[in-house]
Amino acid sequence: MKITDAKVIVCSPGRNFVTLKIVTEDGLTGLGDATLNGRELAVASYLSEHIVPLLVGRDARRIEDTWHYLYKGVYWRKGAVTMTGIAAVDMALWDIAGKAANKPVYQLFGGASRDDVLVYSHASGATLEQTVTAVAEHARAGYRAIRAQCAVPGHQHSYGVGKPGRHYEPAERGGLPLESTWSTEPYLQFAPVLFDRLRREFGPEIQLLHDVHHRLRPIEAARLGKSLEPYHLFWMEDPVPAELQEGFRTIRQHTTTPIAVGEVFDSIYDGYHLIQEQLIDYIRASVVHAGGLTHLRKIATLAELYHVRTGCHGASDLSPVTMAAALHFDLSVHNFGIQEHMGHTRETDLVFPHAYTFREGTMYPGDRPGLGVDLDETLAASYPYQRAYLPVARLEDGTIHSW
Ligand code: EZ4
Ligand code: CO
Repeated sequence: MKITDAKVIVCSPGRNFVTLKIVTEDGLTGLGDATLNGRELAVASYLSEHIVPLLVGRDARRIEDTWHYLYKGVYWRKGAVTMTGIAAVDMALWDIAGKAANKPVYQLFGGASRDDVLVYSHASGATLEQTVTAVAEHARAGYRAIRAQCAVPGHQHSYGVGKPGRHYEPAERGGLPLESTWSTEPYLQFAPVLFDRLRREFGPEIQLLHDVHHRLRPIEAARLGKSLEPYHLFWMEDPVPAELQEGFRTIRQHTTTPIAVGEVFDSIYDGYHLIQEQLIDYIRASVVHAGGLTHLRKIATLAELYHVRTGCHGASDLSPVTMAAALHFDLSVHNFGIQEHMGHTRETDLVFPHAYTFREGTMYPGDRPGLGVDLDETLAASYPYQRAYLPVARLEDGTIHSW
């Protein structure tokens, strides 16, 4: 089954998305997400200039071989741009494989390990009261697991906190990156106050999660984890930057608060110490940024050996194609933990009609052959690309902060 065409589609229905579409000689098409928030056109050009010419004429059924051809054949391995490009090809080929077999992709992965996929949503507020209201709204919408973020009192622009009445979007279009100020001590004092209130308000059953966005150093993260123990979080996410995997040992020695990390990982090589030394509880690598379904399934297999479960990144900058691919992965892997579900704007959902569904705090990928997502190219063309940047954090004295 030869690949006859591949093209890159860039659109911006509320935010930017890059999509690869592969066509075979049998007329089958496959979609792959190639969106790298804030650096979208780098991946679009990596694909169209360098990868597409390698795809035409290849056998679409040789998914594993194509992965290694693109990963090892390039000589320059890894990196977010390369791995996102490879992921897009990989997703599109699994989509085609499912359509060729007339089966949903999870059936090609050994079938379902569970009936549905537990997801968590995002609730945030500029004040404690607003955050309580947001959590209540998400609980009413059926979510059983909710990530709660609240602006630290006296601080503007806390990352991860949405603007009221607007679909939360971390990247800002137009202009240069927003610069916000980060102060560790007020944050460390406020976080337990927030979760104490949420537990008293919502009781012991609801699963609460929190994202630290790589803002702390190991001993600070250890203090945070300890201070949150009474509120038994589902996880504390990205407590420290993970370039230094050893940093997690300090956190682990001090706290039983479960740790999740990995949304910025591009491959297993960013996290294998964390997994093999059991320094984390959840690996958050995503289909789109960690080399596609082929590579993410290998990460999950290693994690399974070490009691580490999956918790895929699922923010709005991962397109509905990644969301669908993640749900096929989540339904099938044995050591699934939870799936992030931030949701997309209505414009985005219309550009990417999809088979996956939400019900009572869980999601299901649907049983359409392949991934179960389409792309309305005419509608997509009506939303041209607009440059957007993620914000940058500085300390009070102006130093660029790590996150
Ligand atoms: O900051 O997807 O857990 N979710 C997150 C996200 C990420 C964005 C970055 O593009 O941390 O909001
Ligand atoms: Co995160």
